[in-house]
Amino acid sequence: PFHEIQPPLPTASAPSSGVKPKAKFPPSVPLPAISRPVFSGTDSTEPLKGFHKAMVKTMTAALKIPHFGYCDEVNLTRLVQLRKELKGLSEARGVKLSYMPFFIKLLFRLLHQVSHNIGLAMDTSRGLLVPNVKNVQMLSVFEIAVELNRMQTLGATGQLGTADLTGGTFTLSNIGSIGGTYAKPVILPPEVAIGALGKIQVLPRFNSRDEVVKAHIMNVSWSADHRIIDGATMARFSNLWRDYLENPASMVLDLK
Ligand code: CAO
Repeated sequence: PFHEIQPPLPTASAPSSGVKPKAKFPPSVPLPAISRPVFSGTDSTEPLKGFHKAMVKTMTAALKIPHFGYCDEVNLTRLVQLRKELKGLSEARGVKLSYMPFFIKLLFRLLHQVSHNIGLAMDTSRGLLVPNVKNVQMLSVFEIAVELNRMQTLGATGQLGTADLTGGTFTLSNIGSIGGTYAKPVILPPEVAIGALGKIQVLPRFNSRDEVVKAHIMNVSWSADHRIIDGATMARFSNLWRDYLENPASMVLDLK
């Protein structure tokens, strides 16, 4: 426990020369109160409860998985432009459109053989939660945005329930919405892979004509269960996802 204490007011020591020292502060200006923490020397133990307890259990199980890490950068310049064009349209329908619906939808293009519930790590009022968007294969980018908006509202008010929090098959963690470039994400068992997204940064890059151009770059850090997924498979998966994101117009080809 910490206690606030007030520092003593400075006292002027009597001058020996008889010359009055200049006052440091005019008497009418009150000194600011400074609070200093005082450590009482006793520790307290807090019991683990609720979601925190569940996090300890899941993350302890997760670290039994041999994690393989793989990072790359994705040039999102075209996607940034595309979102700019669609954002107003989406907002006119009352839905906030971030980059996540694109990231999620394009993951599905790679995992399309089976039905997928894509989880996303969410920083909520109750701590870290991982709700998932169900059956991404049946949803448009806009419909994924609607789901995200709904889950963010529930997350902010601590109302995400079991239905939203169970059944995930693959997770994305957009830590870049807070900051940072790379991460070392931890797989959420029984899933076998997770991707962490860094902050989209404006950086110089070379174009195909060797000219330096302004580019919107995002780093992705994948973790995969190396008992099931080898490095080459993870790298090919990441390359495909990156290529889709770098050429978002390709999405139109597969519209159903
Ligand atoms: N780089 C740059 N800008 C980003 C960004 C990124 N990686 N991610 C989001 N943004 C932007 C969005 O585009 C949006 O911009 P506009 O205001 O122009 O629309 C703004 O930041 C706010 O986005 P958001 O955070 O509300 O929405 P989102 O869909 O991008 O992310 C969510 C939603 C839930 C993933 C995010 O809010 C969150 O909780 N992130 C933290 C995840 C986390 O804690 N991971 C760690 C897990 S392990 O402990």
